[in-house]
Amino acid sequence: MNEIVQQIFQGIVEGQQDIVAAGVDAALEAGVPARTILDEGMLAAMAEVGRQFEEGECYVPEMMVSARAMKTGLAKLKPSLKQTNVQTAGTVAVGTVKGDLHDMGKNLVGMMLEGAGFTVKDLGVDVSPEAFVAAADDVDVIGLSALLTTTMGQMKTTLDALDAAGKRPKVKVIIGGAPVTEDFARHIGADGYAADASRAVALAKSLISLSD
Ligand code: B1M
Repeated sequence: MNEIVQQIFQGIVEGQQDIVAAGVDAALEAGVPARTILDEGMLAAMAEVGRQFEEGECYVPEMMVSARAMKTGLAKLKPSLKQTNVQTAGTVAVGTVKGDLHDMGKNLVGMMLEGAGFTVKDLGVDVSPEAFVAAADDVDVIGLSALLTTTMGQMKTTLDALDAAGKRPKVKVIIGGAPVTEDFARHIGADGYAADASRAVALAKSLISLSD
């Protein structure tokens, strides 16, 4: 691994936001591609934090400082993940489902969609089915994120609420997040599942072009 990328990785694991911010600046200046910084430095570090949490080597407060360091790095990286002068491809509302406070995957999906030319409405975290229903009239796609096995059920609840409000025919619903699978998406009747932010962009594009 590139030395600066290694520093970013370590900075996130140890929750040192200053090191992460300086590392991202230095890596970009040295010509390291934004995707390498994201994949090998930042996402790999959060996976390591998750492993440490699972194995009892760190606890929620440590996870929070790592998350803060990751956010600082993501904010620095955002302009480089976006392309410029891309035409608007459609409008997507993204949100983390009710009961779930994890927002980095959702933020990344939003950033990549913006980079690909979509207009993104970020509904935030702990978003109720009713709030997704309220957003449905103004968007082409709704993106639901869930990181907890206990909140995945909210995806089905949200789809049911959209259905009950008569919004399902007009809006495509895509889902993702660490515990979510293709099978689960099919089972609850979502229009698609994406394993990561890049695939979410490809999926949103294909669903919009299909409905044209
Ligand atoms: Co939490 N947490 N957490 N946590 N946390 C996990 C998810 C966990 C797997 C850790 C572990 O045990 N290994 C575990 C869930 C277990 C489970 O249910 N299976 C867990 C737990 C248990 C909890 C608490 C219950 C802990 C507690 O309080 N006892 C609690 C719940 C709070 C709540 O939400 N109600 C909790 C709290 C927290 C913090 C607040 C401390 C913090 C979140 C801070 C924040 O988001 N602002 C946190 C963190 C940081 C994590 C880990 C370590 C990292 C998550 C992350 O941000 N990853 C996580 C372990 C892990 O995932 N390895 C863990 C980076 C992010 C970019 O990846 O979100 O997966 P991710 O997004 C990916 C893909 O999933 C996908 O694209 C992204 C990559 O390109 N994707 C989509 C995501 N959304 C998508 C939507 C799409 C398409 C793709 O379409 C719309």
